[in-house]
Amino acid sequence: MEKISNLLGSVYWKVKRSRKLNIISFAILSLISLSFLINCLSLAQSAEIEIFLDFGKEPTVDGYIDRTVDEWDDANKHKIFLYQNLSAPENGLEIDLWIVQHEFFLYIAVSFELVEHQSNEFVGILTAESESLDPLDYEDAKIVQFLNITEGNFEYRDYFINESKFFADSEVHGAGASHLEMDSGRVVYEFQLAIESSDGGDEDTRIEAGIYSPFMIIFGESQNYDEEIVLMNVVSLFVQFYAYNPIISIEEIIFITLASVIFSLIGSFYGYYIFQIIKLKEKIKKIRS
Ligand SMILES: [Ca+2]
Ligand SMILES: [Ca+2]
Repeated sequence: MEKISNLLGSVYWKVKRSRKLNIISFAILSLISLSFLINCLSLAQSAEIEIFLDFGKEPTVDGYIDRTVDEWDDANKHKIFLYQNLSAPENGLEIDLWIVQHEFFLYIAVSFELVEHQSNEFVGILTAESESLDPLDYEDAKIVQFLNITEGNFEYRDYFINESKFFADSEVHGAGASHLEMDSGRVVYEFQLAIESSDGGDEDTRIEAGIYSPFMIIFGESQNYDEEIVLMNVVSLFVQFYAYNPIISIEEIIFITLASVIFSLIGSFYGYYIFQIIKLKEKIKKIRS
């Protein structure tokens, strides 16, 4: 009887211990799952996209996408969303973002459809050395600002940001243009930015090749950039080094080859002529002596 009681006791404690272990395992698994979920959420909230750029044909910065010449066919094409708050991104505006490098320039096209466009709509590209989710932390701003969108009046503007305020550059660098297709409600913004250029001094960001750099795309409907940037998102672009590689035509190759042969022949002839003069001088010396 005592043996049976001991056995039952041992079984009871084993079951109790295994329950404890199960509870601990469950708690650990829950914690791991929760931390994974938090990680996923924070990744989703950063809304950042990394794009490795490539070279292609040079687009014309005029606000029109010319499909007859496949203007943007070489571009890296993405669909991204612009959000009101990048820390809590929701209900974004979907945009087409096309980017291509040509020689020492970066070309960016932003296009999207809206049912209603405001007269003072703008799109800007902000750059800085370090990334931030706040547009006022950036250093340089290239903006295409509509003055009257239905009449197609716009200005390309170059700004710098200092202590969370926008200031117009003393000299404008880069280029930008835009056009609204009234029937479809689709607007196209095109930009050209110089790579590895220090022309803008402290009023521009020098866009470095060979590294990822943050580019913030901003959208608004007024001319007050300090307070009324409505939508935004950040993309991280890997800009490529441009190596100048001159193309030599067949005619130029033939000309260079012929010139080399002719100059070699003339050189050999003069060498032989000088050699003969030296020999002749030695003969004369011998005869005189
Ligand atoms: Ca164009
Ligand atoms: Ca600037």
